[in-house]
Amino acid sequence: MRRAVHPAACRAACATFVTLALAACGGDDSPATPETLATAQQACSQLAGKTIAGASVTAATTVAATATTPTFCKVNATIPPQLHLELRLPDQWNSKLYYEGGGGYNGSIQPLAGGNLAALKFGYATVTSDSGHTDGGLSAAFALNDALATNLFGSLSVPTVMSSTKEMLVAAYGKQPERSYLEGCSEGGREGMMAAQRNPNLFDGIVVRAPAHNWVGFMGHFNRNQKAVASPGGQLNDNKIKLLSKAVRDACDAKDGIVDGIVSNPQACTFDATSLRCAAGADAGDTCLSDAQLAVITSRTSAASYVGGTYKSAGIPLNGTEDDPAAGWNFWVTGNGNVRNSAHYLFQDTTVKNYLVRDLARDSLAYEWESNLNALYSMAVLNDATDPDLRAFKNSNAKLIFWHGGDDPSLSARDSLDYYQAAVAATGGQAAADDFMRYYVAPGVLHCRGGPGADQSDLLSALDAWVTKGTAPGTLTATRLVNGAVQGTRPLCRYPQYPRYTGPANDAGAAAQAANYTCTSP
Ligand SMILES: [Ca+2]
Repeated sequence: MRRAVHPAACRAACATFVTLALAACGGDDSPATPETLATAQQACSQLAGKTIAGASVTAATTVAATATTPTFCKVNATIPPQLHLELRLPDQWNSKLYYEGGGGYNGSIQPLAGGNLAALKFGYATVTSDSGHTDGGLSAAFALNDALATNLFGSLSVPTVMSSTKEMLVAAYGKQPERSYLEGCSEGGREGMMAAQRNPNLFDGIVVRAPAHNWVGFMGHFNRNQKAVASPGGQLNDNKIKLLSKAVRDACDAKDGIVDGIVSNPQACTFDATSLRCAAGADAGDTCLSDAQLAVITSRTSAASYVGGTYKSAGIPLNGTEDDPAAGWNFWVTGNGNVRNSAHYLFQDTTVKNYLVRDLARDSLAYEWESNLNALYSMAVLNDATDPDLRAFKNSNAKLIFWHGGDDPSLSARDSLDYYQAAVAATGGQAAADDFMRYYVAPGVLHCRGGPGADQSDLLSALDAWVTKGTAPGTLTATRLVNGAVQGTRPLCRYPQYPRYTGPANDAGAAAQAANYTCTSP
């Protein structure tokens, strides 16, 4: 068992001499040199087999560098009974911690990729968890009868993992992180918002991408939309989805100065889907949409509101990328012709069965969303991160960057905008909000990534510059990668601006360069 050393005393000692501090903190072998922090291998040796701040280290392995990944110490630990985390410790720690949020209903450790890999390469220690249960990300089975897992998923896993992680860093490197950031998309974005609202001192900065913060409203909207798809004649086949997407692009693509398959100025897009209505409303083939199919579009694009507006979903606009083969409507909405294979069906289905009716035999498409208000209240208390009052977060000098793909077919960018605007109002107005919060939309980008738009932006570095140097982010840069190769760049504009093409006409090379776009107000 480790000697008990008061963490504050430990930190004070560590501030002076890393080597001495490692001994004082209970590390009893492999001290680092006085001038430098521990290597990955040394960090591993400090953690192997130990239990630190409630986290039992089950494995600590030095992973050699590859062509795409740096050398790091991979630490797996369990906070009993069932919260699993993975800490990745670089060879040359930059003294900062990066927490990567989860996805869907969590249930697994995020792989070394994307944002957390980029952070590790920058020298961050990174951490990710399964949030307290083991399962696929489309399953809420944990919520049926595991109250601990349900609370961990809802709001407690992030602060719990952070408590242990900070002390593990003390054991590994001799000090706590100087800065801690969280970045996450979708469910991970919700985790970031939850932390900003309920644990405003936990992070120095948070990057929230395409967040699932209004769990009750969003799931209710999915339920309504998928009922419309399941209604007689409601399905849309590939040709009809292509018909719809092309009509949106024909109407709206050029309104940003360039026909490039991206509707970058959606506020100028006034496309009306009823222009595609089949004569008399009955299905007359692939060149038109029936009334039942138009009802799917109306359900998705219009707002949903439950319990007198307590729970909301803003409506998911048409963008001209509904026909994206990988992550468009076939994935989220139609399920390639079987609504019960669609991602939105699966999310609301596992939610209804495990949270709301607690009956795995119920047909979620026969469930009336407001039939059990207590069930909605309970789920909202657990999972909703909709409180717009971020004054405590602001007053802790923390910074928040919101980002949303403009063409997200799963969670609407309008919902992020609604929250952002509510937070501006609740936190002292625009000037006060500008001191700590930004909102960006990436046109042509689907849910978290993908689509024809530029979906890669290094928001972590923008956040870090804001936190450590006071450099507030303005226009940023977005990159489009195809198979790892840069295909083009765009400015990432602060809302409400959008990137308007101002370069030469009919010049593909110019169109791929951010310098040929100007962030413009609609
Ligand atoms: Ca365009």
